[in-house]
Amino acid sequence: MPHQEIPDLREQMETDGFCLIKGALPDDLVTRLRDLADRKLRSEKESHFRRYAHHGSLIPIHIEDDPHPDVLTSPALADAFRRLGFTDPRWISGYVITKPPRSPGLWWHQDWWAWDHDLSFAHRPAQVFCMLYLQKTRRENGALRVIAGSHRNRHPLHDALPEPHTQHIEDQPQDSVSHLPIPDETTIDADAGDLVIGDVRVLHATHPNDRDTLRTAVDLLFTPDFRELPEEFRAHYVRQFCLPEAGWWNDPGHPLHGDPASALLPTYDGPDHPPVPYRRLPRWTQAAGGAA
Ligand SMILES: O=C(O)CCC(=O)C(=O)O
Repeated sequence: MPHQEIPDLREQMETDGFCLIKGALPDDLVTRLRDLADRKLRSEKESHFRRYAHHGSLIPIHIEDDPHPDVLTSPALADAFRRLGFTDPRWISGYVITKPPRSPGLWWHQDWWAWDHDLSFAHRPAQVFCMLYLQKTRRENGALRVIAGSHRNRHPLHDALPEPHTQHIEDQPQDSVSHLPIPDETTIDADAGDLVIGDVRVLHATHPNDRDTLRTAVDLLFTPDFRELPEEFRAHYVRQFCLPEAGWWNDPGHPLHGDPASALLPTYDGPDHPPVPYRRLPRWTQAAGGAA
């Protein structure tokens, strides 16, 4: 039997800031996630799709949403996280991201939000995205574009892009720097059941969906080494709006007690902290991999 190379995901993540795991999710979970996406899409108002025109949709997922608890506790995620060396993965938020037929691409951006903190320049990410693909996704129907290495190295785009997730970037035309092809970009071809895990600091975008069908994926955000995080970050992560209300773990009657998915949720009982200063645009220094 020919020897099959098992990719070193940890090394890929460190070097490139992302990795693709083919066929990670079993078919039944893919089917149930498609049902979840359909239900969510049906219940969303037209104004949502207008506000998130470049995402297509950005519909929050909560712990009650079937099959989300089964995804969190799935061997597929556990195996991926083990291979990546995540020591204490906790789920913090999730979204159904659908690109309608003939819809524009998503702008170049990165998703880290605390660039004034030293954690921003650490070797390992404080936060990762996990894109769960629910159908064949290629350049023609909105595949992900990434710039390998941009999670830890300054790239010309860092200085050219508007702040992500603002109306300003949403208003950028398709022929602006926010959308243009970049020589060192990679397009990730994915099939139903594939999983892309990325450091939220990596620069990424999507191609437009030029097809007559929807492109749907589920994006789950995790913090991979929760117990290692500074207190102020742990205090921040328990208060995310997709999560059950902070403090649920101290309510003995809370239905999450005894639920295996609860082990994947962040909890924090330490002192209160002022919010971590919010900064969406990187401030590179020489020490951090960029010219001062
Ligand atoms: O829809 C996608 O493929 C990417 C979504 C994304 O980059 C984001 O939500 O930050």
